[in-house]
Amino acid sequence: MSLKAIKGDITKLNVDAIVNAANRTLLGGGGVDGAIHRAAGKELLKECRTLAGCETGQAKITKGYKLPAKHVIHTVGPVWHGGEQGEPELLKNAYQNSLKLARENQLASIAFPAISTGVYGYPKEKAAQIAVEACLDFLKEYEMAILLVAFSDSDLNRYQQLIENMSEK
Ligand code: AR6
Repeated sequence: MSLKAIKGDITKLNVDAIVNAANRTLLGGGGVDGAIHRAAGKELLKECRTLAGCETGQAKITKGYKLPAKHVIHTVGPVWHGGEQGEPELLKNAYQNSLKLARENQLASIAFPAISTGVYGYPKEKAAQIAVEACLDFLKEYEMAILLVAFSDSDLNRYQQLIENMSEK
C-alpha cells in the first residue's frame, strides 16, 4: 500500500517532493507556504519569481534548496466559497496535477499537506475525501509512495479512517 497518513511538519520530510499549498502568486504567504519558504531559504523565492504564478488547480515544480526534500511542487487549492463554485473539482485538480508533475519528473515519493484546509477554509472532512480519492485513483495506474501529512491528531485520524474505508472499495 503506497498511500499513508502521518502526523508532522512537512518541511522535515526526506522525500523526492513535498507539495506546497501556495497561492497564485507563488511568492510565499503564511501557513505551510510560509513554513516551506522559511525552511528552504531565499533561493526558493528566487526560483519562484521566474515561474509567473500558478492558476488554481495547477502545479509547478522547483528545487528544494535547504529542505531535506529534493523538490517542492507548488499547487494552488481553491478558496472555499460554499462548495458551489467548482471547489471540489479544483481541489481534485490540485492533487492530480501535483501527482502528474511528480511522475513526469520521475519522482518516487511525494508528501501532501491538507491543501486548502487552513486559510482557504475548505471543510476538512470534504477535503480529506478528495485527497484520498485522488491519490487512490492515481495509484491504480502508477507507482508512487504518497504521504498525506496531517498537522493534528484529529486530521491524522480522519485520513487513516478514509484510507481504510476507501481502499476496500
Ligand atoms: N506541515 C504540515 N502541515 C501544515 C504545516 C506544516 N509545517 N503548517 C500548516 N499545515 P494553509 P491553504 C497545515 O493555510 O488553506 C498561505 O498563506 C494546516 O494545519 O497553509 O491552502 C498561502 O500563501 C492546514 O491543515 O493553506 C495561501 O495564500 C494545511 O496545512 C494560503 O495560505 C493548509 O493550510 C493557502 O491556504
